Formats: sequence, structure tokens, C-alpha cells
Amino acid sequence: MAKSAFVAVVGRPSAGKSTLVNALCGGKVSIVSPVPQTTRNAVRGILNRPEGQLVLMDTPGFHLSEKKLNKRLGNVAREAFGDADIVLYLLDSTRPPGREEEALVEALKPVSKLVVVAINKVDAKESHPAEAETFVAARLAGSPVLSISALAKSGLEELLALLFSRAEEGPTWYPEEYYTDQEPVFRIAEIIREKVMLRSREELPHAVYVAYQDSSREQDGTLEAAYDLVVERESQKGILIGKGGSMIKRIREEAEADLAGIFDYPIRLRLRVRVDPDWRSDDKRLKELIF
Ligand SMILES: Nc1nc2c(ncn2[C@@H]2O[C@H](COP(=O)(O)OP(=O)(O)OP(=O)(O)O)[C@@H](O)[C@H]2O)c(=O)[nH]1
Ligand SMILES: [Mg+2]
Repeated sequence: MAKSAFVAVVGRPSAGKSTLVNALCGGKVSIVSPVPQTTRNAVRGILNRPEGQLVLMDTPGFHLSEKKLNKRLGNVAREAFGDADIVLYLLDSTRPPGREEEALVEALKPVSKLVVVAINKVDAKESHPAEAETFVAARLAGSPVLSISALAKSGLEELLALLFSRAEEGPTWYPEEYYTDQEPVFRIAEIIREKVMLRSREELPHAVYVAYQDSSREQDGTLEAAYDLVVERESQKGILIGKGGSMIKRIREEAEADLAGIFDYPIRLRLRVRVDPDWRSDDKRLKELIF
């Protein structure tokens, strides 16, 4: 009988969780950018192998902050590892493990028996894997530890073998051809948001959410979809639109190019920028957006 397990992927912001989920699942499951706190939802990727099926739950980076948005993101991560069979804890070996890493290990205590540790970014020249190993050895003594590079895709076979060795026999939840269970409306919004994260600077990437408006099918099968890029303040609107609309055009074109590689029908986007004042402090809005 095949094996199956729910694997929650947790770690600090920018540890490489989404990069790893994409590399393991063989498709673009989750968006990636150098900006910490790119992922805002528990995003599921599905990995099918002869041994069975793993459902990988990418989570928002674990971040200490009193801000409402960050607290909500933290809760999403906690819920994911509360539901998991295996918790894959990813450490960024290019940054010293600080207070946030300590807090994360503390939060993992109740599920410590489920934890598998992967030290990531060992390809980078700033990588200090020994420091990460020492940190883990002192705090999660019983957990297996591997070194990987999600970006260079090294160490992933060993990691998969470890994950499957910890998975139990069980039913597979998704058809084999799936690598994610996300609805197209959400996936498209995320791809657009990725381009915003990549192209905007400073506070702006964090101040944007992407809201679906409507869509229609054209005779040739093209999907025309309208999305709003929603910012917090009037002053951010102009920055996102750019000179003569250059920024929003670039975001649209880059998103459309990515979507062409993901969906088997053409997608044309209509993007508009609007303001939702101080949405990051609005409990109701955060509930809708962060789940
Ligand atoms: N050198 C190197 N860079 C990596 C590796 N894995 C991820 N990165 C880079 O690290 C940055 C963050 O990667 P993400 O996958 O978005 O990180 P994340 O943990 O999902 O971040 P959040 O969603 O913000 O919590 C990106 O610029 C990645 O290209 C790696 O193995 N080596
Ligand atoms: Mg991420």
C-alpha cells in the first residue's frame, strides 16, 4: 500500500519554504520573492512518487511582531503544523539564528516528535551550516537534520527519502496528476502579487493585496480576468501605477507571461489600482485575506 502524509513546511520569513515546495512538487505551487513575508496563506503542494503522496503545506514565515497582519500570519503557520503528520522545519543558513528562530523552536515544542530539520541555502557563499547545526543540536536533539539547497535542488532526494521513511501507509488524497489544489482565481491573484513583490520597494510590497473582480471567456478560449491591486494609502497608488502606467504594465506583462506557462488556456489580465485605507489593521479584511 502507498504511503501518505501531510507535511507542514515552517521557518522564518525568506528561509526558502516556497522555493522548496515548488522544487519538490515540480511546479509553481507558491510564489517566491526576496521580500520577507511573501507567502500569506497556507498553500498546498502535492508530491506524487512511486512510494506514495505527500501533501506539503507551505506556510507564512514565522515572524515576531505585534502588528495585526503578522499575528494573523503566525496563526496560519501554527494551525498548519497543528494539523500535520510531519513538520519540516527549514533554517536559513545564511543568517544567524536569532530571537525569532528561538521563538519558532519554542512554538514547535508540542510537535517536536514530528519535526524534521532541513538546513537550507548551503549553496550560498554566506552560508554557515555549522552554526545552524549547532543551534538545532542544542534544541531539537531528537530530530533528524539534513543540509539542502532548495534553489540548486541539492539534497532533495535525501530529504524525500527521509520524509517517506516517516510517512505511514494511508490513502492518497489527490489524483496523481495534481501538484496543487488551489483554485485558478487564487493562483492568478498570487502570480500577480508575486510580480508586485518583485517590482515594488520598501513598504509597498507588504501594503498590497490582490482582489479578483470578474472574468469572461472569449470565443477563442482566452480568459479575460480583472483584478484590483489594492494599496493602503492614496500616495501608494501612483507608485504602483508608475510613470505613464509603466509599473502596472510591467506587472501585468510579467504575470501574463508566467500564467502562459501554468494554464493551458491564454489569460489576459485587466489590472486596476485602488485604495482600501489601512487594510492591514482591519480585522475583517485580514480574516478574508489571510487563511
Ligand atoms: N542561495 C539560495 N537562495 C535561496 C534558496 N532557497 C530560497 N532562496 C531564495 O531566498 C528568497 C526567499 O525564498 P522564498 O522561497 O520566497 O522563502 P519563504 O521561506 O517562502 O519566504 P516567506 O514566504 O516570505 O516566508 C528568494 O530570493 C529565493 O530565491 C537556496 O537554497 N539557496
Ligand atoms: Mg513563502
